[in-house]
Amino acid sequence: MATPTPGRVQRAPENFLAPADIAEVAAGRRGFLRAALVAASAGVAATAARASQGDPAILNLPEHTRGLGQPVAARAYGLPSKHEESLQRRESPGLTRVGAASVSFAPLQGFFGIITPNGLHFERHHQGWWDIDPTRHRLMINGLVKEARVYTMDDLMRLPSVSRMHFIECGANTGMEWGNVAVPTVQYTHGMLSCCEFTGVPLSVLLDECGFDKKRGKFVLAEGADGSSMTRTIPLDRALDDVIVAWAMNGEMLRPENGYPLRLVVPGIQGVSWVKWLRRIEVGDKPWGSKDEVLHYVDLMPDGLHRQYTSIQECKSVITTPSGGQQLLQKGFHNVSGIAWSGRGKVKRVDVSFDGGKNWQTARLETPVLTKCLARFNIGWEWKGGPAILQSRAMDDTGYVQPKLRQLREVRGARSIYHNNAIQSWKVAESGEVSNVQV
Ligand SMILES: Nc1nc2c(c(=O)[nH]1)N[C@H]1C(S)=C(S)[C@@H](COP(=O)(O)O)O[C@H]1N2
Ligand SMILES: [Mo]
Repeated sequence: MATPTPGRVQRAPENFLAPADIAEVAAGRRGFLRAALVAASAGVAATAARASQGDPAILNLPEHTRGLGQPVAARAYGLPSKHEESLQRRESPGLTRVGAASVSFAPLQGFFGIITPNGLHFERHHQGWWDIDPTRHRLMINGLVKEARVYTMDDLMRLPSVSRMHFIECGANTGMEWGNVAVPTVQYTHGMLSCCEFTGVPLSVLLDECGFDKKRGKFVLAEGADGSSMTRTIPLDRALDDVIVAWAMNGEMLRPENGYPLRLVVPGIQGVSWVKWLRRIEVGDKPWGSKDEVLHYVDLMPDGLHRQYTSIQECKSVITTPSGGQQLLQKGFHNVSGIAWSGRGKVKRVDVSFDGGKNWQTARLETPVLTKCLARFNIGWEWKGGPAILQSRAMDDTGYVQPKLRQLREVRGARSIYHNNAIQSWKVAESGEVSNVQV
């Protein structure tokens, strides 16, 4: 197995570790820490002990302080350190067919702040991905417009652009929890979620240019250039509000797997409406009721009816450190960190519980807190070494409070696949091992 990342929390839970591996890591790290700690038990003392006992990693000058480093041209396009190579998007054996054109999860446990690095953005493809030639890509706007138009990428990139930070979450994110399947890590429970700065032209600019029918136009249909026929209806008032026809993500052109060269950004709305490889927008007077609006992304309610067109991603949060599959290696201070978001606006507050929801403390929200964007929260915790259940509960600026799983099940039943925004519980055992539990 990979060498464990040093730190107070074992940071290598990206995949399912075999029990033998976990034992080995625990034994190895604990042994090391015992030696370093001498009689002291607090972490600060460990740092002092390392200095007074002559830690070889600080005393001996390593090769890199003496030799000549690598030349610039070694990496024309930068890559992460080789020491970080276990941090990867992963497919979920058991949830999907691995190796198929389907879904890969983002390793939320390894992210800091709110931005998802481009190479680790989650992926969801209904019919695989393509690397489309931008010089041959076109966007057509038709339907209830004065003049239907066909845009090249150059045409679009000449228009006034905006850059905004937003999260994207698949409507099926956290779906396994509906069925009491507590998947092992936060990568698999919440990893169909990412957050980036997107640059593009507001859809309203294009609709204006084409002279959309202000009287009869009520909806738009977005269509991609892949073979999935995965079209989505978007209400016109929303399309005119904050929707972006985007070509860039985090300062560079979109990655092929995220829709290069053009994708729709629909802030606050479930991922499926963020049509990739965007090739057409049609203005119409009623919803299209396409296959992905009648067969998929609907919620089967307890009374047997389906909820349809529930596309706003409600307020939600999750603790990413510590989280399932990780292990606390020492008693004492731990920084508990996580992310919160709301498809309706800004996150207003996040409370954290260490005892399964009996007592709550308000966490610190890092700035900036932006609308329809991830927010990072942090709170200090003194782990005394006993069992604990960690939870986070977010509230948005509409006053909406993230529900408990039990509360959500009371309304929605247990037959849903989509739109699970319940509070997530991580159990910390006396051994320090963290696992996914439903309480
Ligand atoms: N053309 C097209 N757009 C698409 C999809 C697709 O399969 N084809 N998948 C959708 C779904 S279900 C989601 S959750 C998001 C995922 O975006 P990402 O792959 O950039 O994470 O893209 C959406 N847009
Ligand atoms: Mo999705």
